[in-house]
Amino acid sequence: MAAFHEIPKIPFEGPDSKNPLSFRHYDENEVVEGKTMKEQFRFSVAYWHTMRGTGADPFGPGTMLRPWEGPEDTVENAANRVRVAFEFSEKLGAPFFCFHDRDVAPEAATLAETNKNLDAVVKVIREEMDRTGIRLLWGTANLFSHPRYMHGAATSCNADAFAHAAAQVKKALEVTQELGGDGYVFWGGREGYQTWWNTDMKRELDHLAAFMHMAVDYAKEIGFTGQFYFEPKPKEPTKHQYDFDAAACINFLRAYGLTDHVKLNLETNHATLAGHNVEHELDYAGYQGFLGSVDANTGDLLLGWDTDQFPTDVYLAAKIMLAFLKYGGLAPGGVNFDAKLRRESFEPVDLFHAHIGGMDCFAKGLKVAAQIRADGELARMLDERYASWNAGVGAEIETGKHDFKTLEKYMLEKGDAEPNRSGRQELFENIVNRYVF
Ligand code: XUL
Ligand code: CO
Repeated sequence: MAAFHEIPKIPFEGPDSKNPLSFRHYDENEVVEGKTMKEQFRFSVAYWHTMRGTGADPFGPGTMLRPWEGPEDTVENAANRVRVAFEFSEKLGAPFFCFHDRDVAPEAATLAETNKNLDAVVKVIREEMDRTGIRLLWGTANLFSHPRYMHGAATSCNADAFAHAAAQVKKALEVTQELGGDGYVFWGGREGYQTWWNTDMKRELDHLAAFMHMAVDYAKEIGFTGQFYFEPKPKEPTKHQYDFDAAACINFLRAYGLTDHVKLNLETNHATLAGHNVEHELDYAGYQGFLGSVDANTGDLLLGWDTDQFPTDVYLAAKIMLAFLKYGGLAPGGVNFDAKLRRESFEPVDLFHAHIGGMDCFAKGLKVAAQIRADGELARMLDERYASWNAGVGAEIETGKHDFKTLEKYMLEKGDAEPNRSGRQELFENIVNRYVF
């Protein structure tokens, strides 16, 4: 039986609609900057939150009402849940999904049995993908929930934990390939440490690099051509996550010769936790060619931890889309809603409200970004701010015609630098606002 039988396919009704189960801005067929919105965003539903989120928090158990869930986490129940997931995404109109291996199928007593469970559920996923045309944005492996990974997976002090993780990623890559996934994500999970006293940092990072090289080698061996992504996060669960932010991740990839194979999957609230804005992370990764995909969500500055709320801030979405348009768009990445419902929003219909809001927010953000780019006023102001580099000594420095001695001569002759001009921050902000309201 259908799980959401009372909910129709979510229609686009335009900005004046008051229907909560409709899109006001996300029209999948509307063309923006040469691509339909469907192609621009490649929206993805995160299986772990949307299908497996229970609403549990450190102070109490789950609250979510999910009538399709059986009393036990059997393969049969998991297969049924897959059908519900695809019914949801189909009605929502989200063209992609993402999953961890352990989100979709239950873990058993041995790796062999667990793999069997996964194969059985993947068969159903394949059927549902073929039925609906919904595709896999990226797959990943959960290398952090099981107690065997308490010290980490690739960076564990226990070599068997590393070996188990390797076997798990091998299988997850095979499954991702079988499902035609466009990518594969490494999020560090517990790859980090709690105390310096018990940690051999160099050894752990060497192991992490060896692990990622094994994944890249195996992908090559089986002909998996999807994009690998590394997902930065500064803390939580460990105090010092090795993959702190874009800069730390890029440095790691460079140091260990992985830059040809791995880009970044940047998550909004992970940037916030690192003390950055997501646009900083996107631009930092983008200008060096590491911009891959985005996990869309938002935090709550008054709570301060990884609350994974659905994005509702149009400014934020506009900045994200501006960054992606600047670097050539999202594909083969996408906008994956790594976001969950509040514990108090426990009814199935809340899943629709959350995703509709996120998709509309990004659609409006894209329109704002495209208009900013089409008008070109901000770009002109930005160029004007750097005008001293467009000619004269600035242009000569940029083209390598100077050194300390010639610049000293230049300045001794001139006496002092030209006076500075106003940064016009408030004017920049006012102009951005013209596009938003
Ligand atoms: C954790 C997180 C993960 C990754 C996938 O904070 O973001 O869900 O996106 O493992
Ligand atoms: Co994420």
